[in-house]
Amino acid sequence: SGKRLRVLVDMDGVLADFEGGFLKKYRARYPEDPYITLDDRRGFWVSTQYGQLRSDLCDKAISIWESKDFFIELEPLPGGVEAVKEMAKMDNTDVFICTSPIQHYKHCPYEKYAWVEKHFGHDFLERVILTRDKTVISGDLLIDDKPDILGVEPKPTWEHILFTACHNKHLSLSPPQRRLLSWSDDWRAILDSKRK
Ligand code: DGP
Repeated sequence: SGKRLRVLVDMDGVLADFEGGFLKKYRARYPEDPYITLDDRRGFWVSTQYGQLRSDLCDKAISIWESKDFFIELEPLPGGVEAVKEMAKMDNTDVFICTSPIQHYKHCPYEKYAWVEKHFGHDFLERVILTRDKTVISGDLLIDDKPDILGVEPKPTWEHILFTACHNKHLSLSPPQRRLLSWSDDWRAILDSKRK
């Protein structure tokens, strides 16, 4: 029918390679310290797993993403920018990039806008939503690598599609939760399944 589909797409871990960018800069800054390979990552919070490895590594991990140029220098994940640009051109489809900035606000919010401008162009800045609570944002779909997306709204309007990442790939989902394995996976079919 004539109803428009609204798709919310997360940024870190879905469009931007947060995990790869983190590990590269962590190893460069702390070459003598132990690290966790992407294959061994478990759990959404990087600082939690580093803190379990050795207690002082929690703050060292945090120092990486709180640094200037961390977010702007993240590499795009394969196919993500192309997929979202294509989505935005589809009939009856509204796309938003929905991302939670870290609380250390000196660089992150600015660099998130700059990253979108760099990879999508100036006009796409109209499509950026910065929020710490994604449950209050309405949409039909939220494509996000975080397994548990909680907030003040107990019944969000969106269906969460779990985007596969190094930290969530071993999780078994409780049905009917769905995954998008990568941007090579059939994201068009997921969108079509929501068009009534
Ligand atoms: P989002 O992907 O939109 O849910 O945003 C979550 C942000 O938190 C993203 O920038 C990744 C970042 N992040 C990952 N691990 C940690 C952590 O251990 N502590 C904090 N403060 N942020 C983290």
